[in-house]
Amino acid sequence: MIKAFALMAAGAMATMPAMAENPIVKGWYADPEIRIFDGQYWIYPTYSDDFRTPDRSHHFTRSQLELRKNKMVRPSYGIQTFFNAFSSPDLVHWTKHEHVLDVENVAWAAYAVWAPSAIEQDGKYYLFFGANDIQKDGETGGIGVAVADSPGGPFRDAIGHPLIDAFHNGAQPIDPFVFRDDDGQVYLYYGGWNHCNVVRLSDDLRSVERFPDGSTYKEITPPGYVEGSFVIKRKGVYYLMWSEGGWTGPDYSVAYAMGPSPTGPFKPMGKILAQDFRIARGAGHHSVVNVPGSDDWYIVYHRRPLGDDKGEHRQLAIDHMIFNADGTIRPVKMTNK
Ligand code: FUB
Repeated sequence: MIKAFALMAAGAMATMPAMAENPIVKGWYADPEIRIFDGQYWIYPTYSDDFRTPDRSHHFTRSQLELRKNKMVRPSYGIQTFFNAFSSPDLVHWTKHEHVLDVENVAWAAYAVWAPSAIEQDGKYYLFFGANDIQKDGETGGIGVAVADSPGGPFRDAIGHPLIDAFHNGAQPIDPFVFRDDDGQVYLYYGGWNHCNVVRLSDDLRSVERFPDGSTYKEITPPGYVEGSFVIKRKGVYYLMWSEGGWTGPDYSVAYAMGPSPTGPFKPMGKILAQDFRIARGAGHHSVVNVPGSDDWYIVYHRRPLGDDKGEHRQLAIDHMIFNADGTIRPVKMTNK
């Protein structure tokens, strides 16, 4: 049975009845971040095809081939060298925008561009992303920032070096998420390897500033946190959400906490999205969107099709996310259609 989403296009006056199917776009993608820019929904995901897919060799640059030959990186990282994006007026019909960011436009990045996060500021569009793999000693990498004149790019490196290029509080500098509070202050949440940090960004979004208490990297890691932090504010409450469990395993899932400020303290509230093995597995690294002018919320996430064990094979899905009257969130019902 097809599940109908009756959604209002952002900025439009009429309600648009429509059908949605999961996966929502063709191809292998992960870590989707959904945003609303210029009256359109936009999704920025990680490109997540499997490196064993035939005819991929022509995508490798010489430096990437050298990296692979020297076994410095996971083979799949060699094809994760760009981001495609998707735009939609209604959360149902999606248009693909190819290579909105490419490592060609980020001098310090060679491979493994991950988990982008987008925001508009003063008429420009900024894309934060992880690149390279700084688990290796001495390797340049971390969270970068690129800028463009439109949400569809092309995004180009904004500062010439990673914004965050080292571990702080144990947090691997990946999985950025940018959040603007009601007072205009922009915060960057990030962190892999079971640690979550939040930093304050400068007005031009190109540097990290200190908090009023003098600290820079505030650790806000909730219990069970693995990666993929995401924040919304609804009715004065801040919701910190994240992925937990192993990213390929049966326990991958999304949980949340509630708090009174962008830095917490956050009270863990339980899972939002867990596995439904009748539908898919590996569901996690999500984002959330509020349909403008309503209290309708949708969760966008990646998951793995049943019966496909290729490591990077992940697909994008969208499902309804419903708040209870007390502000808590009901467990999401994962659907195919
Ligand atoms: O897509 C690469 C990694 O997989 C992300 O950094 C994690 O959050 C996980 O989704």
